[in-house]
Amino acid sequence: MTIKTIATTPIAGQNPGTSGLRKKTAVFQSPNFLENYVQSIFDGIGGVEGKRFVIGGDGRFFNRQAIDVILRMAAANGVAECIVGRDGLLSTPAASHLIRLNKTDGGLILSASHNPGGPNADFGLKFNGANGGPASEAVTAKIFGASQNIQEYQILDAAPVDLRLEGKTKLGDMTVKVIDPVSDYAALMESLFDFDAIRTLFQNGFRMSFDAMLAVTGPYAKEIFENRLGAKHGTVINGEPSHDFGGGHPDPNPIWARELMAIMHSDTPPDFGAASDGDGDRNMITGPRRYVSPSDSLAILADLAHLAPAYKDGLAGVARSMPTSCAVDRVAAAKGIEGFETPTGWKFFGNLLDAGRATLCGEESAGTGSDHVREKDGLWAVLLWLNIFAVTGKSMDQILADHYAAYGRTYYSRHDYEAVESDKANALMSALRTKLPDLAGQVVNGMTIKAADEFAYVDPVDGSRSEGQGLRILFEGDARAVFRLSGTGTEGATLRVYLEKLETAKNKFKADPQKALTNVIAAAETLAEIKAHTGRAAPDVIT
Ligand code: VG1
Ligand code: CO
Repeated sequence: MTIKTIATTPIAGQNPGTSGLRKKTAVFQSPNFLENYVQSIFDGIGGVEGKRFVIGGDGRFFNRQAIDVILRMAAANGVAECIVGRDGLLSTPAASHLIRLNKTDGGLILSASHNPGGPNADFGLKFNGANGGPASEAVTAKIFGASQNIQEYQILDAAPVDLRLEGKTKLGDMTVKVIDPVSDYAALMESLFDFDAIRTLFQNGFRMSFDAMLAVTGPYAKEIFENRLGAKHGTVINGEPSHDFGGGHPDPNPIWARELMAIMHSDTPPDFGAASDGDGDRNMITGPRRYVSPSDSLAILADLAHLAPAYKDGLAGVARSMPTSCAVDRVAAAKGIEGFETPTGWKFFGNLLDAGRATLCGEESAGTGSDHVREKDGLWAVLLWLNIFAVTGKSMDQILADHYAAYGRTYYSRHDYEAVESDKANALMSALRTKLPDLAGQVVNGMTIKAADEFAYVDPVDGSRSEGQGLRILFEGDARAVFRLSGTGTEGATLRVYLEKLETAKNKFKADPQKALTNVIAAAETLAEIKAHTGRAAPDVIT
């Protein structure tokens, strides 16, 4: 086997976004694109000689071929060992756990997460560091820098490694260890939650439906819910990973998890319904005829996490991304623990978790997690809910009613305008940015503006500063509208408008969020002139 050095030239656009580099699959397949980016990761982190990595992906189209290239390049660059999930599969939280468990130097995760997969859809690649979390902005900047100066890459001339069988093989001088993707992760979950109590819950007739959305969590969910916890066979639906997710978006929201929503709205719905995304780091939570807003789920989990063994001593603090509703802040205040507000993307939680400042973190985009790994974790959130059901004996409706009675209900919704032409989306954002300094005190659609700014974050642990993290407008009465452009899309720009309003009147907890938010939605339109800028009359996706 010979190491080949291939001359190459920089390819534009290899700058990672909110969570790794995401592009159309065909772009990743184009000559040298993947190779350039992998070499840039290796160079950007200061070389990989003698290092060890975890490698795996969500199984989407091109996963297997990309892993083959990555392994041959790792071997050629002097990597000592790669730990790879069987068939190239690893959920994102499982990969994060394996990096930590095996004390590797990091990992490469192949996923475009909730984006669709297939030859005409999306692919992605992300580097996570030794703490198991997505690379910080400082590291991704170095990777991007390397991609702009690349002149050559190294690759081993060798046949692909057979990833179907567990065990150790050699690729040149590098060890490739193929492992079962599920078992270590399942063991971690058993160490955090009261599996006996959850098993009893299922034995007593509690019913759940879990939609794996034809993505990576199917094998994990079947092993954990059906095999280890005794949920009845068929609890997991869409449990076979498919390379294109059956043509859908593996995005756990009421629109894309249609099958689960139909089950939850049937005449005899299960007690609990959940779904996860392409790479298994997101969770959608539902009850009978009810969708639970991810921000509410985060607040409730923060409030009741102490009922699970791993969190019995309480939480050091909680953190939420800026656009996530303020519901969890009220829980933190009531408990007298620190609450942090970070920019969007899990990489910003890493330092807080590492420093022991936050135990639980979450995002409005259906991401919740804790200090057990350094990624959000869909199945973990479902298990924490199950543990809470098992200990309290309460129904979803009761848990929500109790929470609203104690803290009020924060009505919340996100409106997404997808594939907007980039210049139009940028024009909208800059027009709104210019207005911000004069907004305080103005009344718009009956809403009085208290403050308006562009969010910037100073990391309390390392002091690093991140600018331009979204435009936010605060109204009197604990209401808010936030505007930002997505950093995970692969086509044009996606405008996200985040809307919320606190309701404390006990007789007003049962409204439709879109109705409860009418004035905030109208004010957001007046201020940002979405229709005029984008030509869109309505959002593409409402969650
Ligand atoms: C979106 C979500 C963000 C999440 C990110 C990665 O980013 O809003 O909360 O962390 O996706 O999640 P953006 O920039 O498109 O708004 V995943 O499950 O796609 O890795
Ligand atoms: Co994801």
